[in-house]
Amino acid sequence: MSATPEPVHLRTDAPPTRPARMVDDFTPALVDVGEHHLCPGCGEPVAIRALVEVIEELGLATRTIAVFGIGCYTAFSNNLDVEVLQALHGRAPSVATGVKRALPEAVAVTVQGDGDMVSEGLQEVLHSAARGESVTCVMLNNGVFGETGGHMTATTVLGQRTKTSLDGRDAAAHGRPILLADLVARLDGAAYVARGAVNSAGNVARTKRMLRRAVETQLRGLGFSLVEILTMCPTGWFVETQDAPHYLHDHLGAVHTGGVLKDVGSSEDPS
Ligand SMILES: Cc1ncc(C[n+]2csc(CCOP(=O)(O)OP(=O)(O)O)c2C)c(N)n1
Ligand code: SF4
Ligand SMILES: [Mg+2]
Repeated sequence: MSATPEPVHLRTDAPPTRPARMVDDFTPALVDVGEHHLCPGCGEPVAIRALVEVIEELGLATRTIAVFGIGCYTAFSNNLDVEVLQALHGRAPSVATGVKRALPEAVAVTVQGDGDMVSEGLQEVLHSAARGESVTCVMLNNGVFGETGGHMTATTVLGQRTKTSLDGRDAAAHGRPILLADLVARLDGAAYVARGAVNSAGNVARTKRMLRRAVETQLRGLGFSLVEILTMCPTGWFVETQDAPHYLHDHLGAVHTGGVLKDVGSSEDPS
């Protein structure tokens, strides 16, 4: 019979040979650690984190004014170390327009959801884009009114189960989804339009590059910029948390397809 191995005791009488890494070490400077009220597996904090990392990396923390719409993401604005304005449902692009016109040196960014931007405030984003306002809009698209319980929105895809389409969205009964980024890209005032997602590490990295490009478009004064980001909402989709990234890929992602739809600045880039 083999002898019982001696227990390993960690040395505590001296500092460790290499420094410990704490959760705080991984947190961007503009995100305050602390509690928030979003569900486990929610994609929205991941998308917002990518946005504030870009703001930080471009050295824009003290110039940025973020205009938040109303949805689950609004609660996360308390955890951000940037100036935040709260807009009425769907009106953030117009508030950001006012910010930018009053303070041209400011970097005006909106954070909105699909319910906020597409169901409740579609005209605001379309007119702002058509006017070529020098603002950046970020739309977190989970295909539901998450905060109020998972109801169908204007971006819900056909067949998607929501609290108000229990048998799945039906084209005849409910109409078809609005593909927001595709719509905005058709407007002449829109200079940069892209659609990303946060359901995999690769997609988070791609989305962050899109956000950087959108903010740079504003800095260069080229016109309106929009990044739509597909985000997981396991609670509103009634799926298990661990299944949500795959659900996003198979359902929302199959209709709201990712990629850069427009980038007028690319023709002006130094080769
Ligand atoms: C004018 C107005 N209508 C409705 C509401 C209720 N409401 C608050 S949050 C919300 C859902 C927002 O959905 P979305 O923008 O998609 O954000 P999510 O919660 O999905 O992140 C609604 C309908 C409101 N606050 N104001
Ligand atoms: S309901 Fe959906 S969008 Fe809202 S916090 Fe939960 S997972 Fe996120
Ligand atoms: Mg939503």
